[in-house]
Amino acid sequence: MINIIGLGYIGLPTALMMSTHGVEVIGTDYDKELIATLNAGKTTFKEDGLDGLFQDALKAGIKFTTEYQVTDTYIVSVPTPYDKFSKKIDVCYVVTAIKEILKVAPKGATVVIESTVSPGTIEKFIRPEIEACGFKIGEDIHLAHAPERIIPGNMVYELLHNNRTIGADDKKVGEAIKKLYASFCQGEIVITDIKTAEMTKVVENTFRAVNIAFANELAKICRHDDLDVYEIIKICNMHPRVNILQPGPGVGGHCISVDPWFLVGDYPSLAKVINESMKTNESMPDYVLNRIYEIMKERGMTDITRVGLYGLTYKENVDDVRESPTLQLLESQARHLAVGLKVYDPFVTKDIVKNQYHDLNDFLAAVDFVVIMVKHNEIKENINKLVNKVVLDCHNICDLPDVYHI
Ligand code: SAJ
Repeated sequence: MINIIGLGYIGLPTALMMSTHGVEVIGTDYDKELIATLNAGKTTFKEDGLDGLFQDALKAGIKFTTEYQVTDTYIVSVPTPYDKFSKKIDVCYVVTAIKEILKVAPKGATVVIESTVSPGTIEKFIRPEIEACGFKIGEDIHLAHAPERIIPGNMVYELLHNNRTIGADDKKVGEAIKKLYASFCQGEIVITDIKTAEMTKVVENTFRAVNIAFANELAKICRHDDLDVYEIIKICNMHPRVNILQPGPGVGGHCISVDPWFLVGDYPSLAKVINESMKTNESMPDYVLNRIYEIMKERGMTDITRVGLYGLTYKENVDDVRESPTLQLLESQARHLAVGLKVYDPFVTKDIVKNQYHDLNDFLAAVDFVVIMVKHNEIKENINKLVNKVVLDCHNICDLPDVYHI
């Protein structure tokens, strides 16, 4: 039996996937409300294919509880935030989970950390915690790191098909954990040491962050000379060795906007390109706000409350708003005391910000100027409703005439 600790965006799909592939799974989370929702037969977030997988896992016998289980394998999939000032990882959730596991784990159990951690975290913070509790690593407890790689919006497919990395001290432990993931994973599974596995995960997300920053910087350069950044990227990408990503209103989510800071925090004098890239990405919501003011001035508009942000999640077709560019823009706006922007997102049904609408037509009736912040399919499908509006399209998805871009 496998006890999966942490049933959020990664832990839940992983638990469901194992359960539907012949593994006995008990999922544990300290959040009683979350466990009650799952036990009532409902999932806790929207994701393509998740509900079907959930129903199949229920039939296969998956269980959800707040209790840690006595078993030989634990998978820890809890959040790893970072401290916004020091840029260093905060491992409190991982440490708490490990301490709880150690209270019940039998001798020889394996603890697999799936949560993304900065390189060296397991050495610096996790091993000492385990040893301080009187356990000998390699005898009483085995450790492994199996960082996830799935992308929100396509999680179920990627869980099945992505290649994976497993870091372990001991090859035999690595092989046993590989066998467990191979129950469902059709990709290649590479075994390496723990620190290398930690580094690969953070480097993958850093690679993407730096490349998005490059696209965002190009957008600013092109705006300066009134050039079309999208056309330039399209032409450049026809070169066989060029593949530029897309500029946007900022970088959100809990991965690309967080993980590269771990490298900046731990290697401040070395991670220079990374540091500048993160600053560039973080500057984008403010940059969009300035574009809004610029366009309002050009169009003789004075009332900021007639401007609406279309999209609130961190990216398209997900309901996750963590670190979203729209939230960052609203924060920035509040700092400038220019409050009053209206907001609508078809994926966000709860009220989480001021002046939020839950009906597209009501939202559009309340604004003259629409800023496309997210490229949800639903937004693309309703583009024609923006026909009489001033539009700032931060994703180049709107083919109406006279649209503004970042
Ligand atoms: N974005 C751009 N321009 C682009 C691509 C993305 O501005 O060309 C923005 C998005 O709008 C979003 C942010 O970047 O705000 C991040 O979105 P994303 O789709 O690039 O990535 P995430 O954060 O959803 O998922 C990433 C993935 N990592 C990589 O592709 C290297 C995923 O595989 C990881 O599993 C995930 O992080 C994670 O959990 O670490």
